[in-house]
Amino acid sequence: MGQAEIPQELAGALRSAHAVAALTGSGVSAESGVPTFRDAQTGLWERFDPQELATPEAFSRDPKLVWEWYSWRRGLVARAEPNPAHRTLAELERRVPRFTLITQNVDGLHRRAGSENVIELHGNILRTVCSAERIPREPGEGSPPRCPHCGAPLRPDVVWFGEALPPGALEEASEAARGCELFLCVGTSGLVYPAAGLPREASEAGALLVEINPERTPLTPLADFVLCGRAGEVLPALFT
Ligand code: BJW
Repeated sequence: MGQAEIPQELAGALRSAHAVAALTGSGVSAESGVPTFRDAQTGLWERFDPQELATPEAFSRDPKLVWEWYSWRRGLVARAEPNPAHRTLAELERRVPRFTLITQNVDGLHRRAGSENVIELHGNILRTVCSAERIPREPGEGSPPRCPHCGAPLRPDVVWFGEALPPGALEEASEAARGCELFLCVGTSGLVYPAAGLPREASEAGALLVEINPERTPLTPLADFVLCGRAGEVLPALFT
């Protein structure tokens, strides 16, 4: 994969933009060693069935299996470090007057890299909540551990298929998408809704759409600029 060329027009638009939003997906954390979901060979859904692990029905059927799968993934995330893509996005927040980072990632690496204005559309794997009331709880012993207040099994605070996004998160993301001059889509396959609808919203409201990804996605035909490459290489080149 060669280094993506940065068009002058895009570099200029970036330097002068007052409002920028970015939608990130698991590709941003791939270079930190956190597996993506749908990449051939390395994606989680290549080896594991999402219907058996990432739905509320799966958790009702086999809470131990689901809890243990997420415990394994929590371990991967805890050992991972932010990469140059996370750090460039954090730096961008300091440079652009209005910058919103919308992430589908549950690994918390954007905040660890220094980003502050982060909307976590699919929750955070490092938080544990009561499955009955969705209130944060400290996980104790057990697989899964039980809520000390009501006895319901605890679960990771992530959004499974068929579940609603955290209250207000989509509205806030949509407002940022509709109010920005430049919208970056980084490391997402653009297959999972409602997140995948945000780039179109931004574009229809007049934003320049930029995609950064080594592969084509359903978002590629919508993009004004397609930078084909890895986020950890393209993003730093774009903002230096
Ligand atoms: C690199 C790179 C490098 C590699 N650099 N790039 C409309 C149409 C059809 C279906 C639906 C629809 N609306 C809703 C649905 C249903 C469903 C859905 O979208 N299904 C589709 C898959 C068909 N959506 C939902 O169920 C959502 N909920 C919902 O709609 O609720 C409605 C509701 C309302 C009110 C009450 C009740 C319900 C919820 C979706 C939750 C998604 N959850 C997951 C798991 C999170 C927890 C966990 O981590 O286990 O979220 S699934 C998984 O996919 C995860 C991700 O956030 C999400 C997106 O994946 P992402 O990040 O794009 O990763 P990949 O692997 O797909 O792509 C990686 C990309 O990176 C690739 O393009 C690579 O090329 C690239 N890459 N290396 C840059 N170095």
